[in-house]
Amino acid sequence: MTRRTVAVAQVGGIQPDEDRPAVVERLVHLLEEAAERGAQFVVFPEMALTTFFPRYWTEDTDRVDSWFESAMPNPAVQPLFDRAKELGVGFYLGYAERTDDGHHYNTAIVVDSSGGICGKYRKIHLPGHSDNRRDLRAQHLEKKYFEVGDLGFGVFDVDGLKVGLCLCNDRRWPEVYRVLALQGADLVVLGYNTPLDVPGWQEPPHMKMSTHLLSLQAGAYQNSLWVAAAAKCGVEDGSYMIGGSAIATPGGDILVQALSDSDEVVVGTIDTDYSEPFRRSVFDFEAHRRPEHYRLIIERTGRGEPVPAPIP
Ligand code: CDT
Repeated sequence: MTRRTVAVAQVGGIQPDEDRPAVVERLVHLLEEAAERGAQFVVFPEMALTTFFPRYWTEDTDRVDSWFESAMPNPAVQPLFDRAKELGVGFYLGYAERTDDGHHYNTAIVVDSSGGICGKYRKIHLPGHSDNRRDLRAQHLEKKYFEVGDLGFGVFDVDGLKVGLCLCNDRRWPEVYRVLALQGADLVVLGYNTPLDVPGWQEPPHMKMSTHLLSLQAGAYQNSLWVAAAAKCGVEDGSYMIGGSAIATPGGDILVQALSDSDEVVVGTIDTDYSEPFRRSVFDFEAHRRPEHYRLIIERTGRGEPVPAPIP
């Protein structure tokens, strides 16, 4: 049995003129509240150090550079690493990464309770577009600013717990959870920025929340694992993003959920034993999965014609 008290640290809007030290101070406050309430691991959002800049089109390279971290930790973020180590709390943090050789990724790391980075993920499902839709007030330019991640979907040992990493839009894709579950993940953690207005997305506004929760709950249930998801939310530079930070159980229930659209800590205790009955019955992978019949999943990307099936 592994029990962990986990916090999702929801972060309200970060305005474009808010500098790193101010943002990191907010994150440290959330971390301290989480630790005070017993959390041993804290999940922060995607791009937790900046405003959700893919809403802006710019060709100003200095402006773009200002959104990316070229080292992690770096002097601005060090106070978060220091405080977490003092408190003996691990964390997950999303940020925009620029590598030494000039690559740009939407990245998340996990840090264990001794303050060391013990896992890294670079976002694979990049939503949105790369062209300039100048008529829109808020664009979604993840495909312009980031490359597709090159690290795969990894599961890391974080203080004795197997933690799988992903980011935001990944949570909507069932393959992500399954690939993490097949590596024994007990907990999947993710941060997200989900704007209400997304270019090309047609669903009514209320479905932004229901599809978010549905994705967490389905991923958790179908893979017998816990899912903890932290939003950056509320209004950023006039653009609203949903809250709904939550922890989903291996039974597909919501254990805890944020109530506000601003800085808020929600805490829940996860227990790997709770996953076991699911793993030993309906989702006993070894006994019931039939990968030989799932070949299309890796052979095809888009929808195609039915594959001729025998009718004996
Ligand atoms: N950040 C991110 O991936 N957001 C998407 C919404 C926008 S898709 C154009 C999400 O899935 O929440």
